Amino acid sequence: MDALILIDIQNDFLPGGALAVPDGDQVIDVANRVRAAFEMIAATQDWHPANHGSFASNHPGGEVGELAELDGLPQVLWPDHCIQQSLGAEFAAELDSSRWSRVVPKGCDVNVDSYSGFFDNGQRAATELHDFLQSIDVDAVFVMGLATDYCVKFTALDAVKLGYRTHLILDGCRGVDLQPGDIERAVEEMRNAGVAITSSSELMERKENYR
Ligand code: VGL
Ligand code: ZN
Repeated sequence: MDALILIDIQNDFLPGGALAVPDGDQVIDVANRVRAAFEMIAATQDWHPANHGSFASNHPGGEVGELAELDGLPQVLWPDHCIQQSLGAEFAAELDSSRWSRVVPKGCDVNVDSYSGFFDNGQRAATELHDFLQSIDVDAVFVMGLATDYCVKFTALDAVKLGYRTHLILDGCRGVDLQPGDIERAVEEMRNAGVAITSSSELMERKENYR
């Protein structure tokens, strides 16, 4: 069975949000369009406590965008974002969440960030995503959302490692591009790891042929 995995389509990652991804709002229409092709839809939700160690505000003298360390791991320092219960952490209002089977929170542990929807950045703790997909016999995943060069990338790479046939819906993703070229390099890295790069129109055509 195929599953659609929507990554972090939350207010703080949209234009005007705390960690705005350029044109991040443009993935909403894509998500709402492709959902018709899936019986199984899961969505990840960046869900940080206010004292999370990925926030520059929790590192004395730390600046946004700087590379620091968190519990022994390299950590990019971010603005405060997706704080649990805040409006910024909520899914985009226009995003159609009916028929979602599961919402997977991540980044809840103060001492480690979690870009991937499957594991924290130290690969120490798993979220509930893999167990859930296993329990409903998912063997192929289609990943899209925010941000291409962080949470989308690490989710897709973990999906490949876990043995899923993994597809990236490229027009359903937008990236941060902290360093110009990060998005392009992220797509290349996914492709090289075995992620199949597709588009929403290609996906919808293919699904149409199955019917
Ligand atoms: C993300 C940076 C920090 C993402 C989450 O969703 O890609 N990026 N937290
Ligand atoms: Zn985050």
